[in-house]
Formats: sequence, C-alpha cells, structure tokens
Amino acid sequence: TPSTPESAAPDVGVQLFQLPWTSIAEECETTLGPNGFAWVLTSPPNEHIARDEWWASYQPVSYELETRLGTRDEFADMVARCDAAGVDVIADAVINHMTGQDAPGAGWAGTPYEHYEYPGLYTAGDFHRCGLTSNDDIQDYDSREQVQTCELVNLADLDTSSETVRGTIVAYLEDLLSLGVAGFRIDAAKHMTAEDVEAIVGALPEDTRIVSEVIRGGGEPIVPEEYAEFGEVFEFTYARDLAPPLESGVFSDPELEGDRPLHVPAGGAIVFVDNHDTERGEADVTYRDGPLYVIANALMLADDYGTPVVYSGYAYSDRDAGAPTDADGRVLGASCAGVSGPVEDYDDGDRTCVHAWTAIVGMLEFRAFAGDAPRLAGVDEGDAYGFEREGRGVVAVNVGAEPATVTIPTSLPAGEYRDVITGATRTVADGRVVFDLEPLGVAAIHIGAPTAGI
Ligand code: ARE
Ligand code: CA
Repeated sequence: TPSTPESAAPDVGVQLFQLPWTSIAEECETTLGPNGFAWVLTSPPNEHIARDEWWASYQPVSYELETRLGTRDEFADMVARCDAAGVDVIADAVINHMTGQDAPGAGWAGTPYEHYEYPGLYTAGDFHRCGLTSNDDIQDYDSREQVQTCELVNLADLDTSSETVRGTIVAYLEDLLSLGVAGFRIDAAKHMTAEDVEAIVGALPEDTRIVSEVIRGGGEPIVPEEYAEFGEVFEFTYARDLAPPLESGVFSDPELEGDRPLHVPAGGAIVFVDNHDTERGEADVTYRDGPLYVIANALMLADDYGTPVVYSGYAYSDRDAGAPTDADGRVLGASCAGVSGPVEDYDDGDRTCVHAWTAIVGMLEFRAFAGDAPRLAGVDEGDAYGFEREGRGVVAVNVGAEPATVTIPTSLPAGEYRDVITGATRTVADGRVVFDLEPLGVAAIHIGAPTAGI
C-alpha cells in the first residue's frame, strides 16, 4: 500500500480575498504549506483609489505596490515566505483598465489622477473611447467590439493594442516577477483581445503562470477557449454544474461524469465553487450554506477535472463592504489558526478561513493520493452520492436532512481506512464500501490511510 501521495506535484490553490500580505505570509507558513496547497491568489497588489469598498482594489491608480493590504516590502516578504513554505504566489493583475471615477482624486499612496490621466504612466491617448454607446460603457456582451473597446462599468479602458501601453503593463508585471511571484490572474481578460493578452504575457519569461478571467456567458462571442491557447482559464461552467445536484439530490448527470460540454480541456481549467464576484452574484452555494458548501468543495477536490482553487473570504451583509480596517484604512490582519469548519452565524467581516477547515484539508490529502486516477461512474442513492477515483480513493456525500447510506463498489484493497473528513473508520469488504452518512455529511477514504487489513 502506498504511503506517499501519487501526485508528486500538489495542484490546489486558494484565493485569499482581501487578506493583508503579512497575514498571507503567516497562512503560508502555518496552514497552506503544511497542508499541501500549491499556490495562493492574492488581491491586486498595486495602488488603487482611496475608497472603502473592497472593489477599490480593482481601480488602479499607479503600479506602485502600496495598497491597504500592505506595502511593497510586506508584499516582497510574503512572496519569499510563501515560496519557502512551498506555496507559489499568483498576483491579481488589473491591466485592462485604470479608474472609473469621474472626479479627479488621489490614490491610496497619494498619487494624483484623473479619469484618463495617470502621471508618469498613461495619458488620454492611451485609452479606448469606443464611441459605440452613449457613455462609452459596454452595453451588449454579444458585441465583441463593445466588450473589448468600450468601458467595463466606466473603468478607463486601456488601449492594449498600443505598443507603449503594452510596454508599461509588461514593466509592471516584470516588477512583480522580480519579487518572486509565479504568475498572474489576468483580471477582466475578456475585455482585452486574446491577441493583446498573448502579446503582453508573451513578453514575460516562459514559466510565468497565466490564468485568465473570462466569464463564460451563454451565447457570447468571446469564449475562454481563445485565452486557453496561451495559459489557463477559470472555467465558470464548472461551478454552475456543481451546484444544482446539491439542492436536488440528483447527481446522475452525464455532464458531471465524463463528457463535459462547455468546459475547456481539463489541463487548462481552473475550477472553483465560488469566487469574490460569484459569492456576491450567481453562486447558489457559498460560505453561508455551511455544510453544503463543504460538500461542494469536497466534490470539487475529489474530481478529476481541472485545477481547483478554494475560495476564502470574509462574511458580509453589504456586498460592497470592504474587509475590516484600522483607523488608517489598512485592512486588519487575521489568522485562521484553530478554525476547523463553517459556523452558523458569522459577524460581518469574520474571515471564513475555508482553507483551514478540517474537511478541506482532508480532501487535499485525498486528492494527493488520488493523483491522476480517473473518476469512475458514481452511485446515486436518494440524497447520497459517491464515486471512486480508480483504485485510489472513494468519496461520498449526503445532501439530505436525514442520515443516509450509500454503497459504492470499489477496487480498493479490503481493509479498514481512516475517513479523512471525520476520522472515523470505514471498511472496504467484498469489493464495496458502505458509507453511513450524517445529514449534510461527507466521507472520504484513500489508499494512503489504511488502518488495518482484513
Ligand atoms: C465599481 C462599481 C461600479 C462603478 C465602477 C467604477 O460597482 O458601479 O461603475 O466601480 O467606478 C469589481 C466590482 C465592480 C466594481 C469594479 C471596479 O465587481 O462592481 O465597479 O471592481 O471597482 C464582467 C467582466 C468581469 C468582471 C465582472 C465583475 O467580464 O471581468 O464583470 N470581473 C472582474 C473582477 C471584479 C472587478 C472587475 C473585473 C473590474 O473579478 O471583481 O469588478 O476590475 C455577464 C458577462 C460577464 C460579466 C458579468 C457581469 O455574466 O458574461 O463577462 O462580467 O455579466 O457584468
Ligand atoms: Ca479593454
């Protein structure tokens, strides 16, 4: 029986939304590294408008690495400490646009700006003014031209076809690489042509990891596949398919098992249950759903499609509300030490700490042992469902409000196994494993954790 994981390279990432650099460094050392997370996605690291909402981060004023999440030195220290803990840092790169404020102002670090004037960086001629809609805003996502040359919610849209604009962006990304980041989430990639994004990232070292945010929209002409040519992409269809069975209990769906329409090829897909936009929008299952959210994450982490990124943010009742700050507006640090799962009632601003939850950590262990073994056809019994990763592990969930039992045929050797979720003993005998599951329960066993043979 193998006692070391099948996959030498851990692949799971975590998005630590609006967490300060000093806290991310600590999480890398105490939680992410030890539990086998491969990478962390940070919020944007460059100077932004001075406003309290979290989305101030998405309105760049300059490429100075000074934000309410920390200073340049703190960012550099975080990258070094995460790297030493075996965790790559992926920075959120907001390069499609600058600010969306009509009035002039000063950024977080004091840099003055106007809507289309950013001293030392860009002047009015560096921006698209599409002239296709009344206020130059995107109105029709069915129009490629509008989406890529008009403004996303009034955000001054950089002319990324311009060599000088590209050069300025590349210099910013190179600065981050010089501090040791492994790659970038390309924010709003859909709003730049694939050609423009490719030209920009093509100027960076070949091993730079690129993950483009291109939200798949029903029938829209711009699709993630265009951006999968030169990097990875977030596959939004995955979360959309994952959620409905959690409500209905009907899992036997060919779209979940095998053939996946509207999904980019697995090798280039980053999958997630939710992210900072979808938890405030389209996602049906979020931290608010407690155990159901655990189930969604467990199914994703057990799956053989794509590279998962776990989302870890903070509780809110106002969708615009930023993370809690000190009197100077700096976001307060937070530690996830000792957080073992979701709680019933969150106060606004509480960190969810999803990456520290026992079940998530257990599923990372499962995933490491599952390696690249294929996902076998599942067994759907009432509100319970489970499947095997061939010869490597078995996972089961119960989305119902009553206890449930599901029997899953398995090729795992007969014996007793430690359930990585509950710590209970689960028995494989006669080529099957019978899981007795709590209401909204999860169970998972893998070949690396037998407790006894039979
Ligand atoms: C804020 C205010 C606006 C104001 C603007 C300028 O909310 O009212 O006009 O500032 O002052 C985030 C927030 C926005 C915020 C923005 C800037 O979500 O509310 O605007 O920051 O501060 C599209 C894009 C996709 C984008 C989503 C939000 O295609 O790239 O919209 N996602 C990324 C980030 C966001 C961020 C931005 C981009 C901007 O993840 O957090 O915005 O940097 C269909 C389409 C999608 C489309 C979606 C929503 O599904 O298929 O492509 O997503 O509709 O419109
Ligand atoms: Ca654009």
